[in-house]
Amino acid sequence: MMTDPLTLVRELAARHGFDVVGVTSGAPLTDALDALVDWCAQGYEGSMGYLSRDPPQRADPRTLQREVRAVVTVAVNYWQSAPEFEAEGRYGRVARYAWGRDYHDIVLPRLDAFGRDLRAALPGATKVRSACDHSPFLERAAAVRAGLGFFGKNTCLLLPRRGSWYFLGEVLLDVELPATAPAGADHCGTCTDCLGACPTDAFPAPFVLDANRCISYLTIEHPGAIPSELRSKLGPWVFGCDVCQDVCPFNRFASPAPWPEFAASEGVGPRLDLLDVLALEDDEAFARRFAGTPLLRPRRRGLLRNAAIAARNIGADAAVPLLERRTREESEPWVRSAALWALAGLDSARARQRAVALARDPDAEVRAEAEALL
Ligand code: B12
Ligand code: SF4
Ligand code: SF4
Repeated sequence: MMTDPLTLVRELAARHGFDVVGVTSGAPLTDALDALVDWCAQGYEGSMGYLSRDPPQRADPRTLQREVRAVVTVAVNYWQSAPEFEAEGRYGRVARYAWGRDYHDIVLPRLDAFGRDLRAALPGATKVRSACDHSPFLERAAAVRAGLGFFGKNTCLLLPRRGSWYFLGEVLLDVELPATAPAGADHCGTCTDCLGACPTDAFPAPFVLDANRCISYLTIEHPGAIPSELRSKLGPWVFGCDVCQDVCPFNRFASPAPWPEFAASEGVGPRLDLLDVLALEDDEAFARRFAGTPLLRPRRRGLLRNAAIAARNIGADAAVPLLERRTREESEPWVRSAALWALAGLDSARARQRAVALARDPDAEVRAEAEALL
């Protein structure tokens, strides 16, 4: 007797290490499209202009592959325990998703292999395409429609009895498959813990995130100065932020990630030595230090900016000489201004000395930063 297609999908998924899997049709994600259009109309995407370029395309799996009849979605656990974060006067905090190896490098090849096996096993399947994060596609909405979970008020996809420490990925196929049932709508009930806990008040409403205020966006995606009124609110976070997931009661169910590549020992781990980061002299040294990890994303200039801000926030007095050097030697204005801001909080006399020179900086924002100190 032939195995039914969903059992086959589940078996193959498990063979490739994907123990959470669902299926939805290749139809456009119409509800999510409305939410995306509203979101962009408010300017909540910040400088991630690619999100607002063509919303109907992001909601349509056919953007990724011309013929799509089924979208197989998977969720990959990346949680692991860690000692309570301690800054100890020199460490910044890293979001959990980035502790080990870069998930794009790990999940995509496995999805490709899973896709090839699906194509071989499903009669009529000829085209297959896998995606994880970078593709123009609303991955959370696809996962919701495939029944993997539901949107939390923090906008993360929450898996019932598992939580939200999961990456998402998809395999698109040109054969029809029976869809798995949606998990239903709002499961947060009256809880609002994430909304109140966000250090920067990045949620204008439940289920809506203003990326302009989100620490994850500011420290990873934003290529520019971090607005001065938000800098101290970043606290110790030097790369990403987990606060709205750490407080979520569904994450009590978290269990250790089975994939060894996400272990903290495989990458930078939960905290970064800020002095080490501030001492990285050039792009080559930066690329060597963070090869294979998600921390390459903001480039050296972004990570140095973040490290300077975190250094002031945690009171890293030992960073003063390095910060002073960064105000002097950096070519990127927003690294100079972040370093000056940090210096001002750690050693006001030295900051004023540097401000005298930086009041003549070629960049208007750096000049303004310096003049405010004089
Ligand atoms: C841009 C982006 C960001 C931006 C914007 C995040 C955001 N909330 O939109 C920034 C840089 C801030 C970010 C941060 C993070 N991200 Co990100 N990000 C993306 C990316 C590339 C696109 C997301 C997007 O389209 N946003 C636009 C909004 C409108 O879409 P949406 O989040 O899907 O929101 C939907 C809901 O709001 C829903 N909706 C609206 N109203 C309502 C009301 C109800 C009742 C319901 C049910 C639904 C609903 O409809 C919207 C449209 O689908 C995706 C990958 C991808 N291609 O999808 C990863 C992705 C969402 N990110 C991911 C991760 C891991 C993170 C971080 C946890 C990383 C970190 N620790 O720093 C944080 C989480 C912050 C947070 N609370 O969301 C994972 C999320 C996994 C999960 N379990 O949810 C994804 C899926 C990447 C992946 N492949 O694993 N991210
Ligand atoms: S990731 Fe951090 S800053 Fe962003 S919404 Fe969640 S708690 Fe707020
Ligand atoms: S903290 Fe509460 S409101 Fe926020 S996502 Fe979790 S259950 Fe929903």
